[in-house]
This record gives sequence, structure tokens and C-alpha cells, in this order.
Amino acid sequence: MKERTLVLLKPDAVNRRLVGEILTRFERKGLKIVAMKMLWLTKEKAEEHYAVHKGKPFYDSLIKYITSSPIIAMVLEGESAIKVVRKIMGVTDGVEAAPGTIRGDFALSIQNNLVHGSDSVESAKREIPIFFDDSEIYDYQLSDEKWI
Ligand code: IDP
Ligand code: MG
Repeated sequence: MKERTLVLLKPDAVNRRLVGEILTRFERKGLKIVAMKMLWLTKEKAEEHYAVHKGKPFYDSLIKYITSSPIIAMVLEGESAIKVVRKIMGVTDGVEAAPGTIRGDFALSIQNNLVHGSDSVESAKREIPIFFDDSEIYDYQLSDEKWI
């Protein structure tokens, strides 16, 4: 099933100049960028995005981290995009993440783990509008789609 998922390149990705490296991994898999922007999250928007984690021991630190610098937000589209992005990201803790994944290759922290990807269709539906209006998400064809 073709899906759309929200991907964030978090403050550590931007500050460590890993934006291109990470984007390349999603692009070469065959995922399509249908929306993308740089933004600096407000505390309010960060709390909305991470609402499910409110009350957890790491919540305050997480909000501080995600609002500490500009980030890149994007919507990626493709076959099973939600699962595929999560696999390319690796598990939450950089120490546990498999080599070959983004977190496995570049992270040693459970908090500073470079990327966010929606974890379900319902999460994607909730998260995408926090970052993008409908008019900022593009329906278009890429010439190589029939090969992917
Ligand atoms: P995910 O990003 O792999 O889906 P979640 O459990 O949804 O992981 O947690 C959201 C974010 O909160 C993580 O990506 C990470 O930045 C941070 N986080 C999760 N668990 C911990 C923790 O135990 N300590 C510190 N930060 C955490
Ligand atoms: Mg999550």
C-alpha cells in the first residue's frame, strides 16, 4: 500500500551536517519527497508532536532537544513508507540500532538519534498536519516510478 509518513531530521542531524547523508538514504530506496521545509519548532508545536510521551521521564529533555535548533521536516511517500522509513532509521537507541541503519551508523544516544519517522498510519495522519498544510504537499509523478 502506498503510504505517506512524516520524517524529521532532528537538531543533531542539522548541526552535524548529516542532512544530505540522511536524505540520500531515503531517496535511493525509492521514496518520494512530497513535502519538505526547514523550521524551528516552538515549544507548543513540539509538545503537540510528542504528546504521547507527556509524563515520561525523558519528556522535558526531549522537548528541549527538539526545540534547540532548526530542523528539517518532510513527508515521504512510497510503498509501505511508514515501515520502510522505520527500518532505514533503526531502533530508538543508537547503541542498539543495527549497523547500516541511520541510527546504527551515526548515533550513540537514545535521545539524540537524528531522525523521527511516524510509527503507524494513524500517527502519520496526526503528525503530518502539525508540520504541513495540504497546499504544501505535492501530488506529482517521477519519471522512474515505473521501475521502483
Ligand atoms: P522513536 O523515535 O524511535 O519512535 P519513541 O519511543 O517514540 O522513539 O521516542 C521519541 C523520541 O524520544 C526518541 O526518538 C528519542 O529522541 C527520545 N527518547 C525515547 N526514549 C528515550 C529515553 O529513554 N531517554 C531519552 N530520550 C528518549
Ligand atoms: Mg515514536
